[in-house]
Amino acid sequence: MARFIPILFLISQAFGHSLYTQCPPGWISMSPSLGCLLYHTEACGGVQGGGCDWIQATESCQSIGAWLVEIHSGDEQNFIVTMAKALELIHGPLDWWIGLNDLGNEGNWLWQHSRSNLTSGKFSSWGLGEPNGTYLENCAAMSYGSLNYRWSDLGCGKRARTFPICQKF
Ligand SMILES: [Ca+2]
Ligand SMILES: [Ca+2]
Repeated sequence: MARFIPILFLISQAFGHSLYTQCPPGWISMSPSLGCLLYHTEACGGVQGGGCDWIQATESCQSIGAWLVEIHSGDEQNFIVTMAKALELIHGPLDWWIGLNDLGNEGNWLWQHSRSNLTSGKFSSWGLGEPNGTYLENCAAMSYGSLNYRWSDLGCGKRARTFPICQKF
């Protein structure tokens, strides 16, 4: 964590936000609308060889009084991507589970915590060509590399180097 603080500070300065001091140690906020976020790299065995399935990711957040992050604006997406890119410098590239799935009804994407549907007109940040997995891919993640942390639908099973972003207020 010690190496982490200066990076957080620089990012928060860049966006003109101060760090949200009400967050627990290790959690961050760069936007009041996002509350406190934890990029939970210690879940599911950690970054050294571990990784979560979507349900494990959800449960990892629930066990600390949080839920998988929901992203409702371009500003929120940008904040989260900036932090994910900063973490690449520390951990190498990782994918991140978010709180969005179409497990209940194919093609009907639902934010799990707020139970709000991703209907037309709502903010979304799908990568080019995503979602493309129909009934084989029912859970959403932010993917590094060519998707540049835009969203993709993926199979909900265990994935190496894929971790939750947890959120709470
Ligand atoms: Ca699907
Ligand atoms: Ca996909």
